[in-house]
This record gives sequence, structure tokens and C-alpha cells, in this order.
Amino acid sequence: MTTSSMKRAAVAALAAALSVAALSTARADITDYEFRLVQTDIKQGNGAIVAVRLVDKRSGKAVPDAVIFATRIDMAPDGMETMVAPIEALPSTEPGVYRFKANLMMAGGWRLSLGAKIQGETGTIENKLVLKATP
Ligand SMILES: [Cu+2]
Repeated sequence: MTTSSMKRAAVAALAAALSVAALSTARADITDYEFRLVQTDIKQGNGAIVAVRLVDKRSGKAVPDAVIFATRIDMAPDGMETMVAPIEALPSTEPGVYRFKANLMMAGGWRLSLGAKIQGETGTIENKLVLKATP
């Protein structure tokens, strides 16, 4: 090895060590997560199924085992914030996908508000998602 190639190797090794350190100290933040609708258009009616995926935005991976403590679905997108539909959680059929059954009694825009806690993270995630109930 020449002196300059040894220098280059040392720099590369240092850079690698630094990036490993950066990775291991990078703390996840609650804002790194978000809920996304699996489908934005959902057939209106009683028993409509609304599915959301909880995603780690850094990796794009689905995040299982979140505790959803708040759910509300209303027609705020169509100016009917007081029109609230009954909604209940259903068992998950796929890790990281959370399902709900709602009575979307009217076609149009609906807003799903979710509050959740994620295993190992402090704080809570609160998302509002807009979907469309189709006739
Ligand atoms: Cu309405």
C-alpha cells in the first residue's frame, strides 16, 4: 500500500465507523410514523370496511402492534362535522394493517381520525385521513 492509499483506506474506515454510529444513535421519533389508507374509495353502507396501514416513513415498513386508543369518523370533508358514524375496530389480518367497520350511511367525503401509541416510542400519533364513500 502507498501512503495515499493507506490514507484513503483510513478515511473510508472512519466514514464507515461514523455512519454505523449515526445509525445506532438515530432515535426513532413518533413523527416518523403515519397511518395511510389502504383504499381511499370505499363502498358506502353499514359494515363498510376501512383499512389503514401504519408505516415507518424512514423504511416504508408496516408497523404492527400499535395501540389505537381513539377513532372517530365524520363527514367534515363535506361540511358535516357533526355527522359521526359508528366505528369499531376489527381484528388485524395482516401485520401493520388495522381494520375498522363503520356505518358510512351517506356517500361523500369522510374523515377518519386516529390516535395511537406505538411500542417503544414516546408520545402519540394522531392522523386524520380523508376517504370517499361511493354510492
Ligand atoms: Cu353527511
